[in-house]
Order: sequence, then C-alpha cells, then structure tokens
Amino acid sequence: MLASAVAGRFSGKHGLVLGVANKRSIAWAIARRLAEEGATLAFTFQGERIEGAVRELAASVGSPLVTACDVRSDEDLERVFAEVAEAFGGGLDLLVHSVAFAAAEDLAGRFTDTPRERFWLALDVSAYSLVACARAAEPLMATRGGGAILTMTYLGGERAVPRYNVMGVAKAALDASVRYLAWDLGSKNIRVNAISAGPVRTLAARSIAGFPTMEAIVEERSPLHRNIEADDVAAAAAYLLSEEARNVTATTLYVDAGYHAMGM
Ligand code: NAD
Ligand code: 0WE
Repeated sequence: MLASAVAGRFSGKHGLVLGVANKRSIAWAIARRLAEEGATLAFTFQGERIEGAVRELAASVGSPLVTACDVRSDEDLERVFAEVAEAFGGGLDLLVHSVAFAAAEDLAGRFTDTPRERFWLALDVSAYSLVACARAAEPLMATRGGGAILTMTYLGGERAVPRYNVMGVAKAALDASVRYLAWDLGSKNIRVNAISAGPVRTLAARSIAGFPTMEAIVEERSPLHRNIEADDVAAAAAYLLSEEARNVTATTLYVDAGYHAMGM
C-alpha cells in the first residue's frame, strides 16, 4: 500500500516541499514523515544535478508533482504554484520551506568582508524566498480555510556563531519574516512557524570546515549531551504542521538538545 493511503494526521492534506537535495536533507525527513501520516506531497528541486535523486525520493512517497524551482526566480515561483494548484485542485494545506544558500567563501572568513552582491544572494535565497512562497501559497491555502507554513532556522540568526556569518544575518531576517507573515496570514487561518535545529550532517553541512568540532561542542555543552538527527526535526515539523498546533503561530521550536538555553 502507498504510504499516502495510510490514515493519519495528514490524510486528505496536500503539501509542497522545497529543499530536498538528497536522502539526508532535513526536508526529506520531514516529507517522509508527512507522507507516512497520509499527506500527498509535491516537491521542488534546484538544478539538474539533483533532479534524478529528488524524483526517485518523491516517487517512493507517491508524489504527483516534482518540478524545478530556483527560489531567486519569480518566474519559477509563479509556474511552480500554478502547477501545484493544478495538481491539487486549487488548494494547498502545507508548505515546507527548507532552503538556504550563501557562497562557500562567506562561510569561512570574516563576516566583515562579505561583499554587497553575496550579502544579497544569501538574503534572497535564504529569507526573501519564504516571503515569496507565503504570498503565492496564501490564496491556495485560503481556499482550504487555512494552512500551515514551516521554515528551518538556526541559532546563528540570534547569536554570533563563528563562520556562520552572512547566513546568520539571513536567518535573522528569516526569523523576523516568520513573525510578520504570521500576523498578515493569521486572519486567513494560515500559521507560520520555524524550527531551529542543531547541527545535522546534511549536504549543506558536510562541506563546512569544523563541523565535527561543532558536533563535539553540542555533545559537551547541550543539556542532553548529544546531537540531533533529521528525524527529530521531522517529528517536531509534523506537530507544527498538524491540527494539534492549531493555535501555534509566529514561533520558533528548538530541536537542539537544549543547546540554545546555555550561556556557557
Ligand atoms: P540541504 O543541502 O539538504 O538543503 C538545502 C536545500 O536548499 C537544497 O535542497 C538546495 O537545493 C536548496 N537550495 C539552495 N539554493 C537554492 C535556490 N536558489 N533555489 C531553490 N533551492 C535552493 O541541507 P539542509 O541542512 O537540509 O538544509 C535545509 C534547511 O535547514 C536550510 O534552511 C538550513 O539553513 C536549515 N538548517 C540546517 C541545519 C544543519 O545543521 N544541517 C541546522 C539548522 C537549520
Ligand atoms: O544553515 C546551515 C548551512 C546552510 C548553508 C550551507 C552551505 C554549504 C555549501 C548555506 N550555504 C552553503 N553554501 C555552500 O556553498 N546550517 C545551519 C549548517 C551550518 O553551517 C555552518 C554552521 C552550521 C551549523 C557554517 C558555519 C558555522 C556553523
């Protein structure tokens, strides 16, 4: 039996997932969980290099739509939401935004040296894209009497994490965008939340110098003395996207073994 046919918290719900690159992606852990609980999901991918992997993963959960989307492109976004409306009969219940990018050189040196163009690149892909997606999702979710939007953030948007640099500034903009979007869309019963995850070894994380050191620090300093996994994020995501969280909006849920609460 298809996972999507199993009854669960998301049966009859339609979702769009942006940000699957491979099986390690946080977006994929979330998608698998939603599909297991009955959701029907559309997926976007960026670039031909990952298209095959995303199509294969999407097929394994019975997805009716897999389509290219560079979130910097208004044209792509317009087409994607038209395709989603077509595939889902004009409605959308869930949107998972799990997209971020900064130039590799800006996650290495000094934040002070970030050039203008690459500052805006990071903010465009990692923060503005949520605003654009929310605006496009709004009419589709309103048709359904409401909806839920979820994005992925990181502590580096609230505190200075060495080398997170311009991504931290982008996450600060993303976090504020969650609050302003929640206010605008709340009257349509559309909720907007974020999960702040601790370090997870995904494609985006593995290329970062010093990642094992960060994991060691979390193990030593976090209240639970361990690192988290993408599936831990997925469990929290399923809650925030479900009816059980119907009165939870404009918030950040930390899935970080408690690390954010420590001062030393
Ligand atoms: P990932 O590499 O699997 O996912 C990042 C995704 O962003 C990829 O699918 C990539 O294709 C997509 N992307 C980048 N530029 C894009 C563009 N222009 N248009 C469309 N898509 C684009 O890595 P991940 O760790 O799963 O990251 C997902 C989210 O989780 C990001 O927002 C990241 O900041 C956040 N996050 C990650 C960690 C971690 O430690 N891995 C911790 C906290 C938050
Ligand atoms: O949000 C992230 C990483 C996002 C990311 C990763 C890359 C690597 C490849 C954005 N852009 C790029 N660009 C690339 O070229 N995280 C929360 C994981 C992460 O990244 C760090 C971290 C942590 C944690 C970078 C420096 C310090 C800590």
